[in-house]
This record gives sequence, C-alpha cells and structure tokens, in this order.
Amino acid sequence: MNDLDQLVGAAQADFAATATPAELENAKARFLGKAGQVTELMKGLAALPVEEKKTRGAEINQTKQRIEALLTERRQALADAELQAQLKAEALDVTLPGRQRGTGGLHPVSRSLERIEAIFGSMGFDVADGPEIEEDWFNFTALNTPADHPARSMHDTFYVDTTAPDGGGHLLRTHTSPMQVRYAVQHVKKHAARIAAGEAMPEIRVIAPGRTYRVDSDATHSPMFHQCEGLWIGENVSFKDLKSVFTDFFRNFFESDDLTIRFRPSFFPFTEPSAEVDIAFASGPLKGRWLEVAGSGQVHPNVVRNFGLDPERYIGFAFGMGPDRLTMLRYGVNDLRLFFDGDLRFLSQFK
Ligand code: 2NL
Repeated sequence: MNDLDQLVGAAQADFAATATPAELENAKARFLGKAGQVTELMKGLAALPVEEKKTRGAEINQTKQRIEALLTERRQALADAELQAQLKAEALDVTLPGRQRGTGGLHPVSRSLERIEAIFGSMGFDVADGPEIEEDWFNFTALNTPADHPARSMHDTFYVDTTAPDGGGHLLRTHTSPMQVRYAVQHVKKHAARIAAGEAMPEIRVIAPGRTYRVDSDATHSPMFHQCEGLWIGENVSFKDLKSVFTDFFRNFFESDDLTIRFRPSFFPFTEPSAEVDIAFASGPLKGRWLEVAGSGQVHPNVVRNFGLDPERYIGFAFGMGPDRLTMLRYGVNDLRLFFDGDLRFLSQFK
C-alpha cells in the first residue's frame, strides 16, 4: 500500500467516525481544505521534475477524487440516518383508538325543570322567568305575609344592602311566587280595558321555575335551592282542578300511572284554605309511603286584590314544589348537597 492509498484509508476512517454533518465538514477540511493533506501533496509537486510531476499529479488527483467520493457517500449516509431518526421520533400509530371528546350533559335538576315545564306546558301553563334579587313588596307584602312573619327575619332571608338610605328593600327571593305576582299584575294591565268593561279576563295559567334562597344549610336544605310555583286564576277554578292538575303532573313526572295523591290541611299566608300535597307510589322501592311533594291552596283574597283583581269574581289556586326534592325522589339520591358540589363523578351518572 503506498502513501496515497493510506491517505484514502485514513479519510475513510475519519469520515466514518463522524456522527453529524458538522463533524464531517471538519473532517473534510483536514484532507481537502486549504491546509488539508491532499492540498499539501499538491503543493509538493512543484519541487518534482516534469515527468514525475505528471504521473504523481495524476495519482494525487485520483486520490482527491476517491476522497471526494467517500465524502459524498458519508454525507448521504448521515442525511439518511437523520431522516430515519426524525421519522421514528414523529411516528404516528394509526392503530391507536381515537381520543374521545368529553360529552357534556344536563344537570339532573335542569332535567327535572325541563320535564316540569314540558308537562305543565302541555296543560296550557305559560313559563315565567324573572329577577332573583327581588323587592320586598313582590316577595312578601303582595303575598299577604305580615311584617312580623318569621320568613321575613334576618335569620331566614338574605337581604341585599340593608345600609341603603331606604333600608334597601331588596332581597334574594325566598320563593318564585314574586314572579307570579309580576306575571299576574302584567296580565291584568294587559287586559285592563276588558276588565273595566266588566268582560271576562282570559285565565292566568303560569308556572315560575327557578333559583331561590334561604338562610338554611344541611343534608336536606341548601342556601340556594330550586322552586317551581304555579298559579291558575279564573272565574271558576277550584280545588277539584288543582287535584286533577297535580294527579296528571305527578303521574307524568314519575312515569307511574297508579300513583295516588292526597291533601292535608295546612297554613300559608298567601292561600286560604291551604293544603300540603302528598303522593304515594303503588309499586317500586317507595311503595305505600306518603311523600310530601308540594304546598298548595286557594289564593288568598288579599293576594287576588294585589294582582289588581276583584276577589269576589276571580278565584283560583296556587302551589309550590321543590324540583331538587323531586329529583332526589326520581333518582333515589339521599343527599341534596350532591347536586350542588359540582363533583363530576356524581353528575356524569345522569348524562
Ligand atoms: C311550599 C309552599 C306554596 C304558593 C306556594 C302562591 C303563589 C301566589 C299566590 C298564592 Cl302568586 N300562593 N304560592 C301557595 C301555597 C303553597 O308553596 O311548600 N312550597 C315548596
């Protein structure tokens, strides 16, 4: 092996030892650069006699070409390796199962509210929505609730801005009845001309579902809870109608055709007479037990008067029920607080 073959072997070994294109370019400079070994050999030609210069020059040129070929080969190998590494790093496994998009669902109480609205809607009831921060008059006074009634105490009601010059007069509504008062007053205004002319006013038939607030907190009471009140006022609306509306509603809501209903005498300031409403299932886990599900009564004459109507002519019934409790009964949930903790392990069971 002559010196030129040795040089080619050295270049090959040096090139093979490089791991990156930058290292390879450094190795190239050692052989083919300005001060590289091949360049130095070329410079040495000047000192040789003409004949020897020719053959030696051709050999060095050949050597240079062989080293250039090795360089090209190594460049390609490094580029290939780089591409392979990149492909491996970015590998896409098309056989993996796709990532699922989390699907949301309605809150169980919202589902109950939707059912309640749909069922009463089918019986001709309008749905009324309104302010959760109410005026004292709509929440208490209009509903015949006397100034000394315990519901008005600071222990039971969240008052808003009690330091205002007028004493505030605003509170978080303790029931949704004030919305029914608003609805009734509007209805009476809308039909004022007919009422003044002594003609019959179209009946008021409305429910008011929504959030309500009381100072109360334990396993069966939450400071924020839902209520759905109902009101039906006309010239000839009686307790008999109330019983059929309730029977239809609860049989429909609980999908139980043999459910029975009973009234128990009670007291509310805004109704007279008043009754608690109990239901009993004929089958299932709650079979035969009377469950209190609503309060109700014939709207008190003072309240009818506050609507702007003559209580001698207009009469009807009102009721209030708790969608939270109805939801607990429907799904067999025993702690009300589960509905408001926001724990998805609980809530996602209702999707
Ligand atoms: C209950 C009691 C009740 C009413 C609510 C009412 C509304 C108007 C006029 C008269 Cl605008 N009454 N609402 C009447 C009786 C009972 O609810 O225990 N709720 C869960």
